[in-house]
Amino acid sequence: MGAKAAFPDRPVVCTSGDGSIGFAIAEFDAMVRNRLPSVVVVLNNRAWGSSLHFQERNSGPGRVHGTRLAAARYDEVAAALGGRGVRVTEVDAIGPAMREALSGELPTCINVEVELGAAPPNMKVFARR
Ligand SMILES: Cc1ncc(C[n+]2csc(CCOP(=O)(O)OP(=O)(O)O)c2C)c(N)n1
Ligand SMILES: [Mg+2]
Repeated sequence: MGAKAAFPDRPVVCTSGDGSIGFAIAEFDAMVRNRLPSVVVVLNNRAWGSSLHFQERNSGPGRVHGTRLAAARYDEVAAALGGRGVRVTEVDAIGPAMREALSGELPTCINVEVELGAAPPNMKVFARR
């Protein structure tokens, strides 16, 4: 929001996980009221993925606890707060969704369904075995 307020004529994109956006999705209300049309891309893997992968590596695959999320419609939450929402399930749809969001007048949530399997290589640093 600060970036868009400081540079209203420049594109502002925030990338977030689905877990992280759960803490902050209500800020769409503030973006709508203050006319700050930033674009929020949610990488929706239906989990606190980094926490889940940590549990899998350190405790075992059957010992994952409290880190899965529902396939929530963060795009619909953004729309309910007065912004725009787009759900993307195919990679080819990301480009057009971004172009439309960046040219629009409303803050937009692009809710992208992604796989949960991929874990960053630096997770190995935490591995006990
Ligand atoms: C305010 C806050 N609470 C908890 C954490 C601990 N934490 C680090 S990563 C993570 C999971 C994030 O999940 P998500 O945003 O869905 O990203 P993913 O790893 O799935 O890509 C959590 C809970 C944190 N960094 N900050
Ligand atoms: Mg996630």
